[in-house]
Amino acid sequence: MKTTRRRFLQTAATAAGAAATQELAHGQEQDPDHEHQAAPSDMTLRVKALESLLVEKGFVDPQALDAVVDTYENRLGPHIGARVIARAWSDPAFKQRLLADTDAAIEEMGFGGQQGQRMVAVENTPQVHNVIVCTLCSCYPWSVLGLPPMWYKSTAYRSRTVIDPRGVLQELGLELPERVEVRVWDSTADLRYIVLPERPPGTENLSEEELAALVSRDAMIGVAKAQPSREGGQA
Ligand SMILES: [Co+2]
Repeated sequence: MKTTRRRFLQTAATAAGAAATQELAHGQEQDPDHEHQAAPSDMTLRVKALESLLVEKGFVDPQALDAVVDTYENRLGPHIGARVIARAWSDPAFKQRLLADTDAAIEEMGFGGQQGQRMVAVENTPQVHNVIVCTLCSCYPWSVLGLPPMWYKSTAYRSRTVIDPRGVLQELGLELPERVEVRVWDSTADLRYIVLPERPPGTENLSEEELAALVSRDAMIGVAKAQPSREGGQA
């Protein structure tokens, strides 16, 4: 099971990597006729150029830019979503609020609210399993999960999850009984989903903090279940 999962992720990552390498190679092409393509094809260069220009003109404070990068890279991440899920498991009233008005409930915990998109929590039950995808690009509940993993952005995941969700989940190591209905939620620029996984059995005595440790990023995307113990969890 683990091997298949790794293979799917590797294929997705390799495809993305190959595309990036190709683009890089194209940008570094030595043919003088194509010299004009070298700089503009390099997104990093363009961003750096824009940043220097904006700083030079006094339009932006470089420290403010660093803060934005730090937020995306370090501060926002699945640990936030995991705390929201753990609260929902521990507090039935909060869970109802989370399902009824996800944004308000997340804000109540002091998270989210960075941008205009609406968040919707979808609940897994013994009868229904939810999985999220963005078929068009890579829309993702970044305010609670941080940056999306490479495979989430892969063409394979984006196209196949809607056509054969059960098959994709199986390849990712999640085997669901036939009687379980699989629901796929297609994220958009203004509507992001987060999966509220089932609380694992045998966790009745755990604190909210201990529960949060059982909630992986993948469980909140819906490609895995929350693990009954920390050791069994996926990073
Ligand atoms: Co998108």
